[in-house]
Amino acid sequence: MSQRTLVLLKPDAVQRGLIGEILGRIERKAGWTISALEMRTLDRSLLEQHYAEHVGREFYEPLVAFMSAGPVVSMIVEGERVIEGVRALAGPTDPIAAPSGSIRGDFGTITRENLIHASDSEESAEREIKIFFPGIS
Ligand code: 3AN
Repeated sequence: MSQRTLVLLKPDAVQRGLIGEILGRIERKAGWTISALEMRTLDRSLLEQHYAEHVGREFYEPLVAFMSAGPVVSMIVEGERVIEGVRALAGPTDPIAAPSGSIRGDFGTITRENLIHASDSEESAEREIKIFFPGIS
């Protein structure tokens, strides 16, 4: 089943020089393609839309501060079961619990600074793609 998903390489990934490493893992999966790619610094209003489900949680304000602290790479990735697939490449939210071989397991230690975001369902993917790439339907 071909799908599309919204992937963000977070400010920690960019700042640590891990764009190529992470992008390469995604790009090397058979049949997946990167159909849109942009680097930019996110503002609060965009992050409020993106993280609407987390507004009010204790980690929300530090999350917004972290996510707006430097540029991120945003992209749309398309291909076979790509929603489940990128999340499998990323590993679970807590990098210490993430298995080695996963992006978070290999490079992360702190839950907030967990390198990558990937949409968690088809519904989230469509919602998030509209936020980050409003010109692409
Ligand atoms: P995931 O990115 O694994 O889908 P979400 O959507 O639950 O995780 O959380 C969004 C982001 O919020 C995470 N990527 C992480 O940066 C941050 N976050 C989530 N839970 C926590 C937490 N308990 N403490 C600090 N930051 C958190």
